[in-house]
Amino acid sequence: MRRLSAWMRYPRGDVTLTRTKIWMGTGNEHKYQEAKQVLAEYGIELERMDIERVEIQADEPEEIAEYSLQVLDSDKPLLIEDAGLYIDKYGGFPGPYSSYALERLGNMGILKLLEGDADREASYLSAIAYRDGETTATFRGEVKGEIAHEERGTGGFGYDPIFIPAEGDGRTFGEMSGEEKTKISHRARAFRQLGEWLVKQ
Ligand code: ITT
Repeated sequence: MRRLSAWMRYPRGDVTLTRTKIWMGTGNEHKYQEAKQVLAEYGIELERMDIERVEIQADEPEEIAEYSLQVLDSDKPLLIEDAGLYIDKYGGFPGPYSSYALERLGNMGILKLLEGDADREASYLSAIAYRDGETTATFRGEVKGEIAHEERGTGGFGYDPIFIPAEGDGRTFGEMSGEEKTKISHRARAFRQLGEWLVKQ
């Protein structure tokens, strides 16, 4: 597994990418919609491949995304994104276990973990693994912030009602419009890197 991750980390080959349409393998429509909006800024159309992805346990989101992509049999120019919420005080938990923690604890459970705690720093990470023929590359985006004291807002999805980005005005992502979240989000940052890279190919 390590060996494959290592060769997939670097772009290789001399395939010319003149892509205006690429695919994202995800079971999460919210992630797809956010990513689609960002890539549209670069004139790139994103299609969704509705899959249940195979995830390994690893510390780095790139490694998780790379593996999910590697086991996906497709000739299309394709990407997988792995994202998560990393709480500083808990050594980055839930991080790679973000889906599981959301399912089992929910936002209320995360709030309970931090009850009465002043140390609420956290960040969201997004890692993209992209493959087009023999060419592969990874990209990462991050947004720092803190965990709110209560759930606020009905926008976004997942952990958004409890995450307050540091670059914002004190509102949670759940209280922001999609457009506002996309200005500073981890996902938007990772997808802008991909967009810029694709445009340069
Ligand atoms: P796929 O694996 O099918 O792409 P997923 O929902 O499992 O979809 P991730 O593993 O990337 O996606 O995300 C892990 C968890 O973190 C999951 O429960 C998401 O709802 C949550 N999450 C990811 N990005 C988020 C965001 O921008 N805002 C709020 N929660 C997010």
